[in-house]
Amino acid sequence: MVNVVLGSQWGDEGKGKLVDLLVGKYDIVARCAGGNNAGHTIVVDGVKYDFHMLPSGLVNPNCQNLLGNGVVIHVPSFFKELETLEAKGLKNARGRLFVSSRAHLVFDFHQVTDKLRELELSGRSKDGKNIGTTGKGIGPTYSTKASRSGLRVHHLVNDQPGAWEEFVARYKRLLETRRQRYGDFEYDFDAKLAEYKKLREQLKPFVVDSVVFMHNAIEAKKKILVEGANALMLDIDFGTYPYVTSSSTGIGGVLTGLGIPPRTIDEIYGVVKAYTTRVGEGPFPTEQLNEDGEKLQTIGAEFGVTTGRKRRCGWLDLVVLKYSTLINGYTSLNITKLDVLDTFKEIPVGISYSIEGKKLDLFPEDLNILGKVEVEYKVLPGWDQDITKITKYEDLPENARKYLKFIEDFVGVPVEWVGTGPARESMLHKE
Ligand code: 2SA
Ligand code: GDP
Ligand code: MG
Repeated sequence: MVNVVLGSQWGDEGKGKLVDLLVGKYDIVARCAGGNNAGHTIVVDGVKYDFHMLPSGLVNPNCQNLLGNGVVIHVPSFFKELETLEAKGLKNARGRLFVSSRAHLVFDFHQVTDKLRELELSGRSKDGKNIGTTGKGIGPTYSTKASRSGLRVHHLVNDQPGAWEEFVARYKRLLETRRQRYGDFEYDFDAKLAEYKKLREQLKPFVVDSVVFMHNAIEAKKKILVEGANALMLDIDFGTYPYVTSSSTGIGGVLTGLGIPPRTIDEIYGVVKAYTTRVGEGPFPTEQLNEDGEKLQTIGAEFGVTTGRKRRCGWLDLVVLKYSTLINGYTSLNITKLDVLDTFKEIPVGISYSIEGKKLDLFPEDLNILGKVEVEYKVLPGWDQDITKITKYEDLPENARKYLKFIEDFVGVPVEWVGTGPARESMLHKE
């Protein structure tokens, strides 16, 4: 059994919390895409754990965790994150964390060139705008992967005679091509190599052939949960290109990022924030650049987990959610942060886009069109009540249940879990 948790909007919907809640039922949690650009906060017994690259299944001491071939790995950050989690009390993490030998390596120069590219774009692009990346080297690493010049985990840990020398030569060549492209940036290659010589020994015990790992697990009927990173509207193909991340963040990335057949997948949990947020640049039709947006940002504590950036906020956009459902085929919607809407008297929800009075059929691919759309809102009544102490779905105020029903009917997918606060227990199951 393989179930999947995916972000349905622009990220930070609370995927980490849903994974944490479900994880007790699973033997394995796997990540299939992205790198340490992702960020989840999970609160367990009052302790706040920040995850960036590592799977959230680590919070369950019985769960094995895999970083699949579709993930990109900055090895120093991998160990730093692991050590930070261990210092917070995470138990026996090392015996149950595995890394695909086919995953691509993020080097420090990828991070340097990520920032250089952002600078270049902010000065040169038509509208003078950069992407607003996390600066973690994600785009540059997927670029070198696609241009077939990247290095993978097996290149680093290979013990065969001559393998280290080959690694060094490839690393050097790649760095040179980046210098040709971006000019001569500062980079102490010898110091980095010395660091990687140590890291290689440390990484070896974690490395597996993830195809074998996943297929053995499927054969043995293990319960597997795939933890999506980022979200559909940041997908390299289906998101608001070019204001996207560089991986396949939707259901397609689950298959290519883990090497599993489509028929092994059962449930696809779509995680939906009860309103919408976005970090970085790019179009956001229901954004509220006003008091409402500020109020959502403050009450929702909307700050990036990785970069600390303020998240942009706006109303729920059902045009986005419908589009995202078409692509990912969610079997349930899991609405988080409903409590953030508690004090709003009225709650608008985006239901269609139009240009000069003409309705669009679907979320447009062209940002010039997207930039001109007018959003039609349905204004739903608020519930004006604190819902954070409620423990049963049926006890939610009637208007809160109507809000959820409106989403469910509009999208045509049932709501399963509803988030009413940051803690693990603040998630209500709809029977
Ligand atoms: P990148 O760094 O190349 O992946 O950036 C490209 C775009 O993707 C967005 N992006 C994100 N959006 C929301 N959350 C993300 N993770 C962190 C978090 C973000 C943070 O969980 O809070 O801490 O700032 C994430 N990662 C990438 C990014 O903003 C660009 O728009
Ligand atoms: P992810 O990237 O999708 O895993 O989400 P993040 O962890 O980046 O962002 C979600 C934030 O909302 C985290 O700080 C969570 O602790 C918090 N959160 C999740 N669910 C709820 C909820 O139902 N109510 C409230 N108030 N906070 C929530
Ligand atoms: Mg996040």
